[in-house]
Amino acid sequence: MSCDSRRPVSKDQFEGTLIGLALGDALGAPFEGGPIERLLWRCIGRTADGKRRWTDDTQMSLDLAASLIANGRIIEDDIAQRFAASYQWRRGYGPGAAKVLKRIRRGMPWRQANRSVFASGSYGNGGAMRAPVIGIYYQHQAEMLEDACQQSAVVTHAHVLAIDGARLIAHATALAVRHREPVQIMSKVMGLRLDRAFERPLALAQQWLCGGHRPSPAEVAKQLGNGISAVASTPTAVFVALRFVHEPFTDMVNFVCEGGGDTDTIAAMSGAIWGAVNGYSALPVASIAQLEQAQMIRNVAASLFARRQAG
Ligand code: RVK
Ligand code: MG
Ligand code: MG
Repeated sequence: MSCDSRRPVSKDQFEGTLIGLALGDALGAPFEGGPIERLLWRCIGRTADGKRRWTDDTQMSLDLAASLIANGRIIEDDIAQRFAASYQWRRGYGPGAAKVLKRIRRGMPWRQANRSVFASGSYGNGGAMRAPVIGIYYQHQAEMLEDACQQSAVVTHAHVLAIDGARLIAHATALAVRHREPVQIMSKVMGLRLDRAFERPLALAQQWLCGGHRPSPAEVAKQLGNGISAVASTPTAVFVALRFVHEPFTDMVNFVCEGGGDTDTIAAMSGAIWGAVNGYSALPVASIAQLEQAQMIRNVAASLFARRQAG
């Protein structure tokens, strides 16, 4: 087992994280949800020049990255404004998140809006799907990473399970930057203090990884989950990323799509972790050529890297 906690993070890994996320999102989106959602995506899932559109997962990650580039740290008010300004129904936001963002846009303070749909806040995976940005940016600063996860999620996702899902994905991304071995990353993930709801799926994922078990997509969906909640999707994304981390990116995304459910988001989160380990240069060139605004996303990743290097 190789361990190199001093592996310096590279621009290639920043680009790999963001493009991996966007690719997973865009490739997973046509398989998300039931027949109605899939039919809708067949109508709106391509740009005018035939590129594969990405969804809210990528949009919110880009907004978060832009805020970090501008401010160097998380400022909740700024993130809230950026999320609200970027909202467009055709990006396929979660129903609760869409209401929250429209209310913020109309002037409601985010501290009120984030509990205005669900009193306890949303436990959806919307906070986790953008957490790879936090993970790559704060990959050497565990305490700041913790604070940043909380701050970046709570603006739209105040529920403890949503915040813990964001912590899981951010930490997994940060660990993926420094370590290449799945079992090693998994054992560090197990040391995170997460809500008890994450214990069973993470323990099973670790058991599968350590035992070399290769579950089918259906078994993963059944045992770990493939839903829209943070608990039913973030352990799945971590497992899938680590299961495929030394295999082709496209095989991983196909596996997620076969498992069904919240395919864009699970593929986005696992795509980001895969990209953090392997970098942009390992991603499939043909798929990137088909991705909406790939160069813009790469530029954002490069600016985020430069901001990180500047301190
Ligand atoms: C469509 C009861 C709750 C809840 C609570 C349920 C996009 C609701 C992306 C809610 C991602 C849904 C996904 C999702 C991101 C959440 N009590 N039910 N406290 N909290 N729910 O709306 O940003 O795909 O049914 O906040 O987390 O690709 O509508 O959205 O897959 O979970 O949406 O939560 O979703 P939301 P989100
Ligand atoms: Mg989405
Ligand atoms: Mg989704």
